[in-house]
Amino acid sequence: MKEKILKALRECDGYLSGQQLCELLGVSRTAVWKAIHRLSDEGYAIEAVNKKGYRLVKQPDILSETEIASRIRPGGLGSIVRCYDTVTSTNDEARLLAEHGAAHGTLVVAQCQSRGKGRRLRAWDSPKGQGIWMSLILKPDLPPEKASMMTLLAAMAVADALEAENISCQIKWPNDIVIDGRKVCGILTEMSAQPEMINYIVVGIGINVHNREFPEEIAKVAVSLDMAIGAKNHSPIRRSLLIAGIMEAFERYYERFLKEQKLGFIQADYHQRLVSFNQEVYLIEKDQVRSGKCLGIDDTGCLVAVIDGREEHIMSGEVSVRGVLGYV
Ligand code: BTX
Repeated sequence: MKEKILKALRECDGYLSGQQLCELLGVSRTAVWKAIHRLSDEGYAIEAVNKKGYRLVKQPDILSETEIASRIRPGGLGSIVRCYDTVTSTNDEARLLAEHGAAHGTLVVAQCQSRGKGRRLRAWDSPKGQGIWMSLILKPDLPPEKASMMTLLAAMAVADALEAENISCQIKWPNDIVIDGRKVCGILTEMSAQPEMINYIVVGIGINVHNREFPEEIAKVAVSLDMAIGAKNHSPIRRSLLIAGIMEAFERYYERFLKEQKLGFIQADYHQRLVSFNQEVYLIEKDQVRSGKCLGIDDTGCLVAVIDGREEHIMSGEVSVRGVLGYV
């Protein structure tokens, strides 16, 4: 009920009377009053004026189940949401929930991760209240070898949502989003599967939002959205809105992918955003560094590069890609 009240207050221009809210929700005035109080306790500034009703005067950047669910279409991906204060990793928490039967589309969000992780168990810095640290549980009817393509769909969804906020960004294949050459988002897709079927996939997305500084070891490669929009006249980022935008975009890509089972339909847009498209790159595999020209991705999500005159299709997980001039 709290999320319905929140939505109604947000969507109405002025005041909503207690009576209007009772009728809208089919509950008593006392129930409305209690829900309004709980919303105030959660940090929303709700003005109550005699004979006029309630008005939402301030919406801080709150990440709560009520806030996120109020922004997502009922039944849509992420509409079932579990918010935590601190977890080791939202991917680990999502895996645990999935093992215990959590539904397809359940979203796990945390204020803070004590052991946020990237690929190959690298650490992902996830300070409290500074970012979006979230993991989406999917249970698709797909062969296991297609799971890694979720990373590319998620990257497109994050880029769409950032662009909807007027923030331009690029994709660094396969799992980073960068702004002006610095990493603002990382994606980690994990899976539990049997030889021919997926039990579940967890798509973990980390976005630096309000960070003003980073640990020394990543200070040169990382950026947050606040840092990126700092100088521009941009309205403050509301994380719940961004999450809802990502879920909506991801759902579109995901549904199409389930039908086509190939990535041909994103290729052109992906190439527009791909930071290394048509560029010389270094491909780093274990101790071996080779250079080549990046031609984009194929319809299975492999990176296509010409190396020593030969075209190679490189799977994510095998190599790291670096621009010849630095990180991107
Ligand atoms: P990755 O292996 O491509 O990148 C990890 C590397 O990125 C680190 O070694 C470090 O150099 C750098 N790094 C660490 N933290 C940050 C940061 N906050 N911003 C920019 N660069 C950083 C990328 O892996 C995938 C990361 C996924 C993170 C999400 S958060 C929600 C979910 N839960 C979880 O534990 N992981 C995912």
